[in-house]
Amino acid sequence: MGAPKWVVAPLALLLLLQLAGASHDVRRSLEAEAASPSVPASILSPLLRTGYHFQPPMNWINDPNGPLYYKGWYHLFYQYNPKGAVWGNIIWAHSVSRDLINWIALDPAIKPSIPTDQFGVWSGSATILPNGTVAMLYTGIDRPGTNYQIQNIAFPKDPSDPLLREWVKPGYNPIAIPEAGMNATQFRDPTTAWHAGDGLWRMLVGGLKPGTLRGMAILYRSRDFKHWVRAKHPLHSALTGMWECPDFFPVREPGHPDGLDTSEFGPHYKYVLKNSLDLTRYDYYTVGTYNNRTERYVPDNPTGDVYQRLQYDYGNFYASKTFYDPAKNRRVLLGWANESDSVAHDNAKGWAGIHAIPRKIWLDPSGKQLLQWPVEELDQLRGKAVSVGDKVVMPGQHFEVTGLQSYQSDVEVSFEVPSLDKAEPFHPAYANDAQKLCGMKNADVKGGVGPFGLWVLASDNLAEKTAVFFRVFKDGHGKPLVLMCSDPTKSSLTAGLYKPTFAGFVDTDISSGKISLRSLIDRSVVESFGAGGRTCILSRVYPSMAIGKDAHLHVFNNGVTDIKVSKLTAWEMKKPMMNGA
Ligand code: DQQ
Repeated sequence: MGAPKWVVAPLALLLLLQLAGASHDVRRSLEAEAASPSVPASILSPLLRTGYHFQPPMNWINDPNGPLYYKGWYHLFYQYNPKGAVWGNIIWAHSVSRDLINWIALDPAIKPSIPTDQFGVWSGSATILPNGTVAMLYTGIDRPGTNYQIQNIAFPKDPSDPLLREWVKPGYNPIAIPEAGMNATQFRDPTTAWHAGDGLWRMLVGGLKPGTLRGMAILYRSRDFKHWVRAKHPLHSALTGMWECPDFFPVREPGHPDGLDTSEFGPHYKYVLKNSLDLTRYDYYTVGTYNNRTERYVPDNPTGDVYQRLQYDYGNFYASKTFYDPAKNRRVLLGWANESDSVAHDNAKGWAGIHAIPRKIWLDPSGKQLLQWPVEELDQLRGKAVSVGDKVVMPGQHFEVTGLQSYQSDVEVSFEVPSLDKAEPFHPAYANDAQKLCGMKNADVKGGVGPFGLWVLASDNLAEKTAVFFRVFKDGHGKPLVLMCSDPTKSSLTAGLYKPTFAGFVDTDISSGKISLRSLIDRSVVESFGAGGRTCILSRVYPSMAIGKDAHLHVFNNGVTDIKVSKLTAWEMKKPMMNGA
């Protein structure tokens, strides 16, 4: 994919981005396009289209929009180009599901049709009103070529239709416009609205303070959901560049796996504020406190917006959105995984972009971060299984997991590390730069405790493989630190692909010697959950040989300490109903 229009940042911001060393999307486009004028045949293999990740039959897809549960159906709308495999002509495509895994495509739900959205219907969110009906807030573009952004509302034409097939836009649109002094081209993506027990609705719109790098969650209030007034100050802001697709929701007490409705207000609840950072193309969040009288959100970690940042996912995962699922009393996270190949490749394939597997999210027992886990409904796709237990992998050794087709599989491993004595010293300069550390210490760089983990989508001769692994360090006080990496640098022999190494630290107590890994392998995507969903990494990879039945699965250990696989189970995954494809 090319950098869509809204991605193109002024030069100053790009410079900042380079200094931060944090971009992946922008750099990917430039490198890949320069290096790949022709399209290798392997890229076009139908076996590289994902088997069980959310994808339309063809064309470009980006942000999930307005997810909700309504009268027995899950609804997923998404940014979609009906005319091609690059960003443009965006409409809200619409799919429904009984289980978040099998999807049926319906006709598009929201298209440009009124003066206030005639040049674009961009991202937005659903709110279920007290009378049970749905209000859909979304960004409209109302003039050509300028990306001037305003907020609109739409309602189901027939609320008794569980499939919510038709949508109407009331004549009182727009419901919010950029006022004088606001940045009209950086003002988008309204959240699900909430009320806080005082008769007032609130919603957030992502923004950027004019002439600055201050990203903002702009706060609006309304009594009737029709007239919205901007609060004097944003709910929260930070000097990190434009905040796209903000999301804001309460969470139950630490360790409690249930979710809360967005409007469930209690002074003891913690809140999560997420922003999708246009500069880096990652989704960052903080956990904090929300005061509905001062209308301020305060992160628990005072530097959590800028340093020590938590990401939902450290890989290809952006513009995500959560919703409360009353059917299972949980909060579910949906995110867009962009491509890792070039526009030429996307055009030749005829499609670009998928969504991550829906994840249940809840607050970790520490209260400091979220835990994420694929929704339980995914397990219905598990077929033939292979298990390995109590197997020691000695330094420099690896073994193949045989007896299943692993190119479309779900792999769960529990590792045991008998000793942390040989863990490498940790250099504090990398405390906020896991990605750089992993780039230097990739899967082939020998360590002390690790790197150990999985080689997935590996070719017969191991010339191609994607490594998902842990590496354990020790800080100056002897405290172990765990790094989780996804290293795709050898994932393909195809020239010119963008293959960034993704990484995050794992906040887990490894002094017990135990750590787990789950990887959802799906032909050209590897979506991994470290230590029970403490750190997650999704990578797009396009092997040239390790395709279909030619893809293998190995466990490897490239450290100097033995590693034990106490249990590994791998399941072949069946294909669900996927939008008719
Ligand atoms: N995608 C939408 C915008 C949003 C961006 C346009 C994030 O509303 O800010 O397709 O990927």
